[in-house]
Amino acid sequence: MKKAFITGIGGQDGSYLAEYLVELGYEVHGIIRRHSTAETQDTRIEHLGDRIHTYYGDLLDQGGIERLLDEIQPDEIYNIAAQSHVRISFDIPQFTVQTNAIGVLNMLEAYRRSCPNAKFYQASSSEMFGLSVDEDGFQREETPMNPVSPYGCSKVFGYNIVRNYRRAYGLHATNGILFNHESPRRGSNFVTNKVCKAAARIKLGLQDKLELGNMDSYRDWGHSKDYVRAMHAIVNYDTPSDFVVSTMETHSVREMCEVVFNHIGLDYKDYVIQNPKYLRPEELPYLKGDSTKIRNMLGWKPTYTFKEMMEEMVDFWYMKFGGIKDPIYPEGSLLNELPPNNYQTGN
Ligand code: NDP
Ligand code: GDR
Repeated sequence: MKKAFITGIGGQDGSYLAEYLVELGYEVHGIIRRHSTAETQDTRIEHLGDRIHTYYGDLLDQGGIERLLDEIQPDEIYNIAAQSHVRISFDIPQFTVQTNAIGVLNMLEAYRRSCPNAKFYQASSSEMFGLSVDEDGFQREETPMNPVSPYGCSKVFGYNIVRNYRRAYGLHATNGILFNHESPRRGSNFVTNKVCKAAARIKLGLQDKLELGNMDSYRDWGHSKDYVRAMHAIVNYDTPSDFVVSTMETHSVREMCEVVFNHIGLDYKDYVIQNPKYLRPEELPYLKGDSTKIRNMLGWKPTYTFKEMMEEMVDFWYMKFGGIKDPIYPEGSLLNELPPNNYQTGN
C-alpha cells in the first residue's frame, strides 16, 4: 500500500486529495494546525474518520515535520499548505512569505534528509504570472513570472526552490501551476463562494446586498476535484517536471455573478454593490491558462464546466440555508457532510 503525506489536508484541496487517495487505496497521512476552537479545525475532513491519519503540524516547525517524515516514510509528499488568500497577503505579508516561501524550503529540507526517494508535489499558482500574458492571451509553463502580490512573490520562491532542489539533489520534486479552482468547500471569502453564499441568502430573504471589489478581473476557474486528480498525475509521472493546470477558458467576476444569480432566478445588478474595502493595492487583471502540456503528456482534462461548477456551489448554499427540502445530492454523498452554515466567515 502506497503512503501519502499531505500538508494542508484540512483545506479545500487537501480534503478532496485525501478522499481521492483513500479511494485509490493509499494510506493517507496529513498535518493540521492547532486551532483554539477544536471543533472547527478539521471540519472538511472529519467525515473521513479513521480512514486517514492526522497529526498537529505547521510548515514553520521543521523539526516536527522532519520527525513525521522519518516515522511515516511516505512514497508521495503533497505540500499543499499555504496562506492562500491573495488580498489578505497584503495584510499579513510576513506570515504569508514565511509559510509560502520558507515553509516550502523547510519541507524540502525535511524531505531531503528523511525520505529522499519519495516524490514531492508543490502547490504553485497562476498568481505567479501576475501581469504577464503571452501574445495569444494565455499563460503557460514558459510565460515569465511577474507577480503582483506578497502571495504571488512568495509562491515564485516556492516554485523556484523546488526546481533548484530537483536539479541540485536529483529529487523527484514537481510543481503544479494551478489556475483558480473552486468547490462548495472553498473558503467563503474567495469571490466565487462569497457570491454563491450571498445569492442563496438573498433568494431566501436572509440578506439584502452583496458587497464586492473589482468585478472586471478575469479568472480561469476550474473545480478542485478535477485539480486534485492532476496533482496525483503530476507526481506519478516518471520524469519530475512542472505543469500548468487550467480549463483554458476565462470569465469575468461580473459574468460569474450573472451565472450564479440567473441560476436562482435573480438579476445580480439589483443586489451587487462595490465596496472599495475589497479592492487590492495591486490587482491581477487577467488569467487564462494553456494546459496543453498536461493534457497531451498525462491525458488529464477537467470534467466540470464552469456553469456546472457554479451551479453546484450555489445549490449547496441554498440547501444549507434550508432552501431545498430534499437533498440535491444522493444520500451518503460527501457533499452532504460539509461544514455547517456558520463555518465560514470573513470577507
Ligand atoms: P486553503 O486555504 O483552503 O487551504 C490551505 C491549508 O493550508 C489549510 O488547511 C491551512 O490550515 C493550511 N495552512 C496554512 N498555513 C499553514 C502553516 N503555516 N502550516 C501548516 N498548514 C498551514 O487553500 P486551497 O486548498 O484552496 O489551496 C491549496 C494550495 O494550493 C495552497 O498552497 C494554495 O496557495 C494553492 N493554490 C490554490 C489555488 C486555488 O484556486 N484554490 C490555485 C493555485 C494554487 P488552516 O485551515 O488551519 O488555516
Ligand atoms: P484569487 O482569488 O485572488 O484569484 O486567488 P479570489 O477569489 O480571492 O479573487 C478573484 C478575483 O475576484 C476579485 N474580487 C474579489 N475577491 C474577493 N476575495 N472578495 C471580493 O469581495 C472580491 N470582489 C472582487 C479579486 O479582486 C480577484 O480579481 C486564488 C487563490 O486561491 C490563490 O491561492 C490562488 O493561487 C489563485 O487563486 C490562483
